[in-house]
Amino acid sequence: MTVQSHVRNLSINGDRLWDSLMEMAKIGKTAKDGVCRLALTDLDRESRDLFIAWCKAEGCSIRIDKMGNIFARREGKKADLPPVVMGSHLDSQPTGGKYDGVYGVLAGLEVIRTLNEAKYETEAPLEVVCWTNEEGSRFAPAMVASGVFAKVFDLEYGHSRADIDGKTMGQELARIGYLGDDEPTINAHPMAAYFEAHIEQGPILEDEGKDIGIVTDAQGQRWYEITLIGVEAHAGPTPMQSRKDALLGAARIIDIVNKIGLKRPLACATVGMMQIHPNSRNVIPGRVFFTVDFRHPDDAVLADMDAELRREVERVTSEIGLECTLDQIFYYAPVPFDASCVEAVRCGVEIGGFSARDIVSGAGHDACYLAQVCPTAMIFIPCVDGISHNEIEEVHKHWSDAGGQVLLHAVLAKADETVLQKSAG
Ligand code: HGY
Ligand code: MN
Ligand code: MN
Repeated sequence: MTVQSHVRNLSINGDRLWDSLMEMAKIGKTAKDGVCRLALTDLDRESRDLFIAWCKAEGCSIRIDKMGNIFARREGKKADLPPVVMGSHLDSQPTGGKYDGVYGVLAGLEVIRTLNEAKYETEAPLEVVCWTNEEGSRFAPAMVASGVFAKVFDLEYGHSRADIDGKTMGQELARIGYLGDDEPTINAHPMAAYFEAHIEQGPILEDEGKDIGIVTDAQGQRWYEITLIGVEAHAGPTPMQSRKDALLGAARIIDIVNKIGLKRPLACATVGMMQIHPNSRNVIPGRVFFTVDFRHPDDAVLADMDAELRREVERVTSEIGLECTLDQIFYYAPVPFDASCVEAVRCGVEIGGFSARDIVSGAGHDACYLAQVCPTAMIFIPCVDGISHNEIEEVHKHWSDAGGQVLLHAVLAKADETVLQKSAG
């Protein structure tokens, strides 16, 4: 793929991108130098306000939809063309890092800043999007707002997601002033393509000494909520044989979940959240709530993991004499990304001369839903020791520079197809 020299020579300002990352990281900064910016909290609002201020300073127009998704738009020569969109999320895990999600949003802003500086006008408009509640930590499941946008969930479902205190996303969007007017669907907001730059959140790229991951696919996920009901009783006089101990059931199932993952190559299986009632040291737990997170790149294996979990939960709960509810609250099949967008990412890698390898995303991303409704691809950069969803999450600046550069040229390859056609002529 050949590209005209004036395009080839465009270069992002890596220092400016890094400074913006460090500035944004001050919002919700934790004692261990990570971030805690849960979706739709005041800190999330603060990060959104800062992102919008930066976009307005670049002359972007701002639109906010009914799920609080923020779209910052840079006009192109042909306003009637659907935009090429970049983005990710600003909300974090409770003990999150400075780069998860934020990197994709601010790398997109850096592309806008670079094109403004170069006075380069693209054929198609460009947009940078910040999706609401990608993490699914405060409000389950993950990627709710991009899910509504991709019509996987309806608006009522999205607004009714409630946190542990019963506050809903609809209420919290209104409270922080981000309950927008626009319809939050692809129909109301067509896109030519979507690119998401993100940290890998795993060890592969760093271990192999690669600067860039060309993300060809993302593995599928299934999330469950399980509640076990036993009988609360006194820890002293209650004989072991007569107990209906909900926490014993949970303990056995946690071990089974781990084994379901271990025995299948490439599978991931995690119990990440648990609530014990009454959670008193001398009362046999009567009720336990916990979550299960399954992932695999092959949908058939994911289905097999599901079947084994249901069988085993049935066996354990009948052995102990527990009642049980098991709800699958989230599922999407493994995602193949769009070949032409992946090719555009390869174009960016080739122009920049970066070391790269194809990779399948282990994590879920808003791109996984966008891929269902528009041509989509992702760009990974490494993170130190592959650690993420942890306050020590770290990135080397040259990785950040590389990812921004690849995003710039991938987006231009889609927003300015004429550039490629002319040069190819
Ligand atoms: O769970 C995930 O993969 C993403 O961080 N929401
Ligand atoms: Mn993320
Ligand atoms: Mn995350």
